[in-house]
Amino acid sequence: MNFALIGAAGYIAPRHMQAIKETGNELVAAYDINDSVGIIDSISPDCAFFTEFEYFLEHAWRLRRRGEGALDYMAVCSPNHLHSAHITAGLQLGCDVICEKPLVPTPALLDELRSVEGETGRRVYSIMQLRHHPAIHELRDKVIAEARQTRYEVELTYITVRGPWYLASWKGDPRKSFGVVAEIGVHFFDMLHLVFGELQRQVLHYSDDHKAAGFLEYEKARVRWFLSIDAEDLPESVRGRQSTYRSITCDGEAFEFSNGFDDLHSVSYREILAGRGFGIDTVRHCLETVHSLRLARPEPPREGEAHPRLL
Ligand code: AKG
Repeated sequence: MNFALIGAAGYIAPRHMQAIKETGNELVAAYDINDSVGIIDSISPDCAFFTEFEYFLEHAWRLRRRGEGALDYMAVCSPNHLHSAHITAGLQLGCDVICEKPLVPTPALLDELRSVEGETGRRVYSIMQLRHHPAIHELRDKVIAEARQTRYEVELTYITVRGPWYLASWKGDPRKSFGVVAEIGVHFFDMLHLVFGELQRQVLHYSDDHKAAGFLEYEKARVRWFLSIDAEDLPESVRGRQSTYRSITCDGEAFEFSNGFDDLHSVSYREILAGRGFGIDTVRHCLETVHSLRLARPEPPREGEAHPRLL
């Protein structure tokens, strides 16, 4: 099938290119305002490329009018604030759309996308690659098998180091990325809901450009969470050796998922193409969590609800 990619010069674009190739598809058109996209040659040397959205769109409509070579899928990895506009353009072009997380920043925009899906008969799928991580499957299976009546006590530490470029890029501008909780935290809010059921209470304890922390109460778990992109927050045991530390302890039992994250885009693509993608209804809950945390003011933690990093 024919794929187009919006945001082709971005941080995560090479994973999409790889996933398109590994699933046996072809990247035929790409767009980015930045022209540092030489990597396309190693994936798809004949791919059309545009630095102006209008020309990209004109090209895509032309392909569609011709019939032959029309786009089947639009992959979107533009800055977060542009996702809804780019998804809508893809759906209106008659494509199914694969978009980076967070799909959109508000539940109202999700409702709009649902309408556009209805109008066009096409679907949008979100990349939520943590859902495909084996450690998360193991944890979910344990919780299902134990079928406990009491809640688990969970501590989630999610450190994924990004250098100074992060804050200098659109990711550091909350009007464009919606902040680190939306950009990175969305992964574990989604995963926690998947494993522990409905979210019943949430409190924000701390938030700045590099980190955030809080408490979440799910049907089956009480979760103290800490998120950071600051290398200083890596535990001594891994500092200098690895740049990620993603760990969840569930009643003291540790599940580590620091590694194994890099190849999950291809898995995500395979699942979407096999009809098992995560659409609007699947990601609504974590986007609601992120949205209300963005509106929340940090509060002092109650007894037993603070992540140890905050104490
Ligand atoms: C991002 O940087 O956009 C990610 O989704 C990465 C999340 C992670 O490293 O855990």
